[in-house]
Amino acid sequence: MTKPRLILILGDQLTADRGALVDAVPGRDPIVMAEVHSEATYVAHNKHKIALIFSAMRHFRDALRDRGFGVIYFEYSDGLPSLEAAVQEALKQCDVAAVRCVEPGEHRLLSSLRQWQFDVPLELIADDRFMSTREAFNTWASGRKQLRMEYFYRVMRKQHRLLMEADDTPAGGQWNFDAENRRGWRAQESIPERPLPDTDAITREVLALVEREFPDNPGDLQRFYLAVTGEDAAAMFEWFVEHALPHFGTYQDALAEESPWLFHSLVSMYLNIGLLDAETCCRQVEQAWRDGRCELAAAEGFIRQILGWREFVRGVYWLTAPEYAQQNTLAATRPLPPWFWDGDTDMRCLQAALVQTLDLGYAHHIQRLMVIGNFALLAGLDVSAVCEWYLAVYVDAFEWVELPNTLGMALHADGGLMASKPYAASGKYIQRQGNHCKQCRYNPRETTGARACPYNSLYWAFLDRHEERFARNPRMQLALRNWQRKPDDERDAIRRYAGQLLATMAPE
Ligand code: FAD
Ligand code: DLZ
Repeated sequence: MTKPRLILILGDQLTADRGALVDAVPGRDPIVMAEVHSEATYVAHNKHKIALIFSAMRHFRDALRDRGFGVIYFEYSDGLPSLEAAVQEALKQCDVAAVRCVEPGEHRLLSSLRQWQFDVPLELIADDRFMSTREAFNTWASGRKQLRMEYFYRVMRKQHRLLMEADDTPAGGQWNFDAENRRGWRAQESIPERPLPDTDAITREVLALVEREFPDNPGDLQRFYLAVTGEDAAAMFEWFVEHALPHFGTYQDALAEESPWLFHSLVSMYLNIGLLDAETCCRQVEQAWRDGRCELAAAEGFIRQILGWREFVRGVYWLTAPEYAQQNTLAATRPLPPWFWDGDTDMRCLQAALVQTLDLGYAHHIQRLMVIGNFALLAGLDVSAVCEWYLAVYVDAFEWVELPNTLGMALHADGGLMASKPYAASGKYIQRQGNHCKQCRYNPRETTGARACPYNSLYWAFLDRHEERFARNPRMQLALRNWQRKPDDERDAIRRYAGQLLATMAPE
């Protein structure tokens, strides 16, 4: 008989029958799971994230025990400093030939694991919850100067036969329905109310623990809204497919006063910690389209996010780690202003995005990219500080997905590896996409003066600052010409005003 292995399951690896659990035998292979200080504190995680992970871990532990596994579980109150210490403790309680763990999703922890020394070997195995492998992505990326999600996505569509016709052409004759997915929000539809999952005794205990141990972290736990088991997360996803998916594509890029999530799915956190399976979600959405429950543009828009973007950013992360995190091509070093931690700004769109981020640990993509990220890009905020902020505040934040999105997509700090042009926009974009401007004291039609939307002067000043670099980028020509066409005195006034704004909003 094979000698038992001790299986270490991390807080974002909560998938039964995948990874290290594939050939684990109940009654033979002990499992260790641990709530530890180092993982809970390496950034000031949102309280919702810690609560989600601890409660989901405890529920997962119970489900494994129901299946006959022996689970050694350390609660936060046991006071273990690190995962390494947890494994050392567990090894004292069992006789095993090896320790086995799925590779963690953050380079920081992977390199630490590789240094661990036990009396038995540590086996690291690949994370099999993704639809592409790191090796397959590297092969696709090799020899390409720029990595474009769209081409990777087409390969993935063919490979997984998602939204494909029998003759290998894309369903509906197009790979991408993005042009139909950009409608701005004018309160045209009623937004369905989201159901809240039940909160049981385990979750209540964890919520109290998180309030007690992490009182200064962001997050309003009075409004805890997350599922903590695979079954409940699947129910949330089914609710999305039924009630929100039909409008998902149309309002994917919209910004709404009325709702923090509009028609978005709210599933990234469940996918990232293993409560939901990416391929199953994509197939469910394809089926909804095939059954006539949503338009193709909605299904394609959703599947592209998971099969395309999610897999793509993971590939970029592992292809470039750990050096990627050090990049700062636009030399952005302005300190992160303190109001990023309380949302105290009178720019309405930014305030709404920051407050819901801090309170709930959630903002949808356009808020992260075009509201908060856009401000950070235009203001030249310090890249590492912004990346650390994003890693801390969102419930779904793990470095493999957070870093390429923040450093690459939002801050353009990777010199264009991820995106062919910076996602820089003026107040006009924000006005077009939603209804925040109506509630705002600033006017998106003005560029200088006390009523001018700050995004406007900051946008032009950003182009001005990086004129030389962007002159070589064909996709920036139009924007640069618009800046260069302005009379000299107007350009001077904009430069001056942007400088004053930055000195007050984000002092150096
Ligand atoms: P939906 O809009 O309903 O999209 C469906 C799913 O597609 C998401 O759940 C997610 O799994 C996937 N997805 C969509 N866009 C992306 C993307 N760009 N990269 C990876 N997956 C994507 N996502 C995270 O999971 N964790 C992060 O830490 C994170 N940080 C981000 C930081 C910035 C600056 C930006 C611009 C984006 C970030 N994203 C991150 C991507 C995206 O914003 C979130 O996945 C999404 O907002 C989660 O909400 P949702 O589940 O309602 O998504
Ligand atoms: C995010 C997180 C937190 C807050 N706490 C724990 C923990 O106590 N124990 C654990 O196993 N995992 C935790 N995690 C998730 C890990 O940080 C995650 O596995 C790594 O960041 C790699 O993605």
